[in-house]
Amino acid sequence: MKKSLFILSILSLLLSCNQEVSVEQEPILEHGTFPQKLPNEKPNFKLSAALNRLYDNYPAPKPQKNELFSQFKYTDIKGFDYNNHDGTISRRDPSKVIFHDGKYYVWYTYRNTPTPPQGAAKCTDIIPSSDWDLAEIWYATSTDGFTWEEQGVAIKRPKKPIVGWRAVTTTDILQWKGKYYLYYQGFMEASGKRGDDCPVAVSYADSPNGPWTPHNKIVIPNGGEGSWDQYSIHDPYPLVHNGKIYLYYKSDFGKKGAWIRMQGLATADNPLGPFTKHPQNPVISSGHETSLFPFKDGIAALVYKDGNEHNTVQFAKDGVNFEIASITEMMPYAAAPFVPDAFTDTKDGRGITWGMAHFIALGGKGKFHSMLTRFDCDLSQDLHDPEMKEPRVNYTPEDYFKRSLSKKQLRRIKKGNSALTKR
Ligand code: AAL
Repeated sequence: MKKSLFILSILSLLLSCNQEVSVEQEPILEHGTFPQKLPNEKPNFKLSAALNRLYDNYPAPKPQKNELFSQFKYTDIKGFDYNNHDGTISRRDPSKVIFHDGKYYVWYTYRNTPTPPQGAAKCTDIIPSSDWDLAEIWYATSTDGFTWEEQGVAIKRPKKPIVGWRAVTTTDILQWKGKYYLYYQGFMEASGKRGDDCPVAVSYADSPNGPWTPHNKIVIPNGGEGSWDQYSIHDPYPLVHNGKIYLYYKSDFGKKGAWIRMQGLATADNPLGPFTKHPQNPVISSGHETSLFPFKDGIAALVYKDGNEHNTVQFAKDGVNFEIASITEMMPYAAAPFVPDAFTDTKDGRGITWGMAHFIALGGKGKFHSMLTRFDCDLSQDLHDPEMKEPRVNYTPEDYFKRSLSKKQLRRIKKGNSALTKR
């Protein structure tokens, strides 16, 4: 008897708990008036698709309060010579910035060739096909991030046929168990011969100042026949997450001249590999160079230039399933942020406030080259800079008119007009 009473009271307790749960989940009302003051929480009545998205997809309904929304500002940095921008010297594709022994460090693609790039058909052993053909990896240091001192070469091109003999480019840095690792694109044919085909190689050192020991092996191989990353593994970008090395990369695929660009993830327990490509690759559908940083308990990505989701900042709690967290503009290309917690395996990533990037296709035909720049932003939990959170950029009429119609477009419009007026 006593036993059955006990069971009954447990059952009634469970039932009352259930009732409490159902009371908390208020039913969504069919109608409601959206209030004057923008609610921080999603209102409890039926909303349009856009308003559902506003509350379900973004960290905050207002960009000013969205920690993953920022504008970007640019500064012309000091310390780099470009031979009067005649196209013989190029610096591009910087690595993320790290801080070591009182100084910031950045590595980048450096080309110093007798002529500017001449295209794949005209390239030789000393004449480059593209802006990053025949390049090496150089580095620079700075105490303020505005004035840089170039330190010289970090990774030279090895002898043929070692991976990277034609060019070593587009590097990024990892710190792991007291050692430093530079991952980079190792070209074994001039870029542009078929596409921009290369795998990833790595060198390691005890200090960011080197000397760097080349591993001389491919560490992230291209994908198998018919796969999205069959030909190119670009922009290797390592972070430490969940106790592992999370290395993001981009690949070009599709057709020459109409490349599709997406980003994948490869993880490892050892910096020299083996790296396991994620079964859900590609994990980011858009963008060009890789640019990611730990944010809160996940990973945030700057996505720009290519694809449907360019000009967005994205976030994935698991580093795999990225969602759009904000839409922005004038994003830095080849963005290489200063990421103080890139290698700490943090569960509370603090975000970024500045970094390096590049401007490409400078100088026009015959002087083609790129240069490094600094960008600033507020994608940080610790900074609250209202100027960076202003959703509107004020462009001048001159800015707009720089984007004038091409001759081809003008001809099309003229043709359309005359067809209409002749009727
Ligand atoms: C860049 C990067 C890679 C490509 C080329 C040089 O901006 O995506 O490095 O190979 O363009």
